[in-house]
Amino acid sequence: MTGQELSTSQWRRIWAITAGAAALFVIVRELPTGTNLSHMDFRVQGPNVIEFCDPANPQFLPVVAVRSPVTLSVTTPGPPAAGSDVRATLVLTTFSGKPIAPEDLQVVQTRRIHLLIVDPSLDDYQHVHPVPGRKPGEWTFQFRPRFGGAYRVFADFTPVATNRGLYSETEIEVDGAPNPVAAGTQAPSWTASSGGYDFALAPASLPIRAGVAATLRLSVTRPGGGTVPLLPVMDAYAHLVAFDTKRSGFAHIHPNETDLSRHPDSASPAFTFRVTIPSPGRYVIWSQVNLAGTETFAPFWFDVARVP
Ligand SMILES: [Cu+2]
Repeated sequence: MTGQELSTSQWRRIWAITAGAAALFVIVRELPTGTNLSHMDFRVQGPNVIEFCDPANPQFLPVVAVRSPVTLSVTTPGPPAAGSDVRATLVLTTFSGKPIAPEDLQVVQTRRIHLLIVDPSLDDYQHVHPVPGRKPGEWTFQFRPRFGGAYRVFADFTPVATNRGLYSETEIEVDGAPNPVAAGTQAPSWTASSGGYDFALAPASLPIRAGVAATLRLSVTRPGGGTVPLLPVMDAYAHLVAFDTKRSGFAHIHPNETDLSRHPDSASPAFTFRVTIPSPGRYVIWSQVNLAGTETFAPFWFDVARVP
C-alpha cells in the first residue's frame, strides 16, 4: 500500500468501520447505567465546596465547614430518647433537588451509605448502614443513643455519577441526660478495653503533628492471652475513625493490609494505618473490629501537636 493512493472501495471500507465504531459508542453511552442522576446533579457553585477524598491518602474531612452538594435530612416518628432504639428515616437530596435512590449510589466497603453517628462528648460513637425504605429516595436506620444531646450524623457515600466519595451531615436531637464528661476532657490514652479484649493503638513516632502523616498500629489481645476471633467487617479487618472535639468532620481510615485472604495473627492481630490530621488539638480515634460476629468499638484520645 506504501506510496499508493487509496482506492474508492478502500475509502468506503474505512468509512464503514469508522461509522460502525461511532454507532457502537452511541449505543453503549445510551445503555441504562441504573442511575438517573448525572454528575451535574452533584455540582455546587461557589467557594468552600467539599473536596473529594483521596482514598490513598486519607485526610481529615471538614464536613461541617464546607458545603456539600447533597442535603441529608433525618426524621424520626417521635422524639428520640437516650437508652431507647431510634428508628429514623433518611433522605439524601442532590443540589438540583432530586432524591438519591439506591441505584444512584455505589457499594463501597460492602454498603451504599455509611453513617457515623456521634454524641457531643464523642463517648458514644456508632456506625450504621441505612437500608432502602418503602418510598423511593427514603432510607431507614436504627440506633440506640446512650446519652441526650445533639447527635451529629455524618453520611459517607459515593454517587455512581461521579464515582467519588461524598459526605453530608445533619443532627438528631436526643432527649435525656447528656454525658457529664465533656468532649476533650477524657484522659489521653493509646490503650483501651472493650468487650473483654484489650486494644492498643501505637503511633510510630510521638508526638503526632498537624499536617504530618502519622503511622498507627492497632493491635487486639485477650487479657489472659488466647485466640482473638477477628473477622472482616466492611471489607477490612479493622476501621479507624478520627474526630476532633468540635465534631467538625472526620477521617475514616482503613488498614494498609488490604488482603482479606491473609489471615491476621490469631493471638495478637495487628494492622497499620496512615492518617494526616491538619490541625493541632485533642482528637479521638474510634477503632471498629468484628470479634466472632460482635462489632466492638474502642476509643483512643490523643493530642495533635503543631509543627514546630
Ligand atoms: Cu460502614
